[in-house]
Amino acid sequence: MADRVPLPGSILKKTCCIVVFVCALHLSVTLVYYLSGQDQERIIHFFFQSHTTSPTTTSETPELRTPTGSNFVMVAPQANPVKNELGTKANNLPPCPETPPRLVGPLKIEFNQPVTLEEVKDQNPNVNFGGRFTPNDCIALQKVAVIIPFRNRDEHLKYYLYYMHPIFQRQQLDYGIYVINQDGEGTFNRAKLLNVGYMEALKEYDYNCFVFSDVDLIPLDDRNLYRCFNQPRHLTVAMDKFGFRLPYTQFFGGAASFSKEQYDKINGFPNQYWGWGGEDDDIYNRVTIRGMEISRPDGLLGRCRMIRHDRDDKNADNPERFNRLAHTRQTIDSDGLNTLTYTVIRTEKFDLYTKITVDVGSPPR
Ligand code: UD2
Ligand code: MN
Repeated sequence: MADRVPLPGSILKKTCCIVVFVCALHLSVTLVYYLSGQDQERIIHFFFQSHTTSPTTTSETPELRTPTGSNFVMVAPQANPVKNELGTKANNLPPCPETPPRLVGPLKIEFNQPVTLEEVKDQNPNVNFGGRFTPNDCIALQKVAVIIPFRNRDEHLKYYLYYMHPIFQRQQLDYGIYVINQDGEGTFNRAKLLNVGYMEALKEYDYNCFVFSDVDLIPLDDRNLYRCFNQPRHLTVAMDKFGFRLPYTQFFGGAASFSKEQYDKINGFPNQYWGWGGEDDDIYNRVTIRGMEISRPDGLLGRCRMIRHDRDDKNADNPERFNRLAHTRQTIDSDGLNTLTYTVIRTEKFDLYTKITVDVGSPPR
């Protein structure tokens, strides 16, 4: 077959097509760059505006106004796929409102119907593996690690997850639930487990707020926000077991929240309270010694229920507690986060929580 010489007309046509294609490509690349530049500008402008207009914090206002406060982190350094996904989504989202819009107020809390983890999972489809959640329509104001001291309380944990996952989601928290399980049969050490939870949660994500809660305590009102305030916050101020009032003014037991700065300021919690009692009062002392005050919701919002239970084995009254409590000022710097030692035995990720089993050692003889 003989080669055909292309006609000058068709060469012109082809050249035109190529030129048009190159122009279109150039135009669309420029457009993409332009739009992403606009976005960045809009975000910068938005943050600048919110920063300058954010109200002064009071004891009743959350301290960590992520991302509208001065100590916000725009998007955390992303380390795993879940966070990556959230990170890219976050660029186009507004910050969550100060008052979460889907709160319902007073809650009916009962512990007579057994619950299963399957039903809790089904009812909370937006909770991610490991018990992590981030609002999908706004950027959460705070990144909250919920730390639970634990051993042999699986029935209580089911109720906790059943009631608390929906509450935390309605409160629009970027949160994760960490169950810190004391390994072995030694004397229980609640405060040390809480220190471990703080350290381990921070290895996973840049949490800036820590809620430390007993496994058996559920708030009776979701307007009691489980996040951080400009002072350490006592969250469970009116328990059913104390006739819905504070048993004494300095009482700090149950559930409390600390920003990272507040927690670091008190050198964390004491590691040397073995057995039941005293560690909560020591934490209260630490807060006041470091010049902070306790923030609390009012007695109505702060109502909560505790699942009735007997005292566990290996958690008898700590006879040393009164003596220790008289010396918080001497021990605050020599017993706490800076002297914490422990061994993680295993970390297990479940659908609704992360369980960290830890050897916390035993009381000195
Ligand atoms: C009170 C305080 C609690 C703490 C404690 C003294 C209330 C509601 N709470 O709790 O914050 O100050 O006194 O230490 O007043 N746990 C286990 N397994 C065990 C033992 C304890 O998981 O074998 C965990 C669990 O999360 C429990 C928490 O430790 O909720 C506190 O222990 P508790 O419930 O036996 O003590 P309680 O109710 O007197
Ligand atoms: Mn209890």
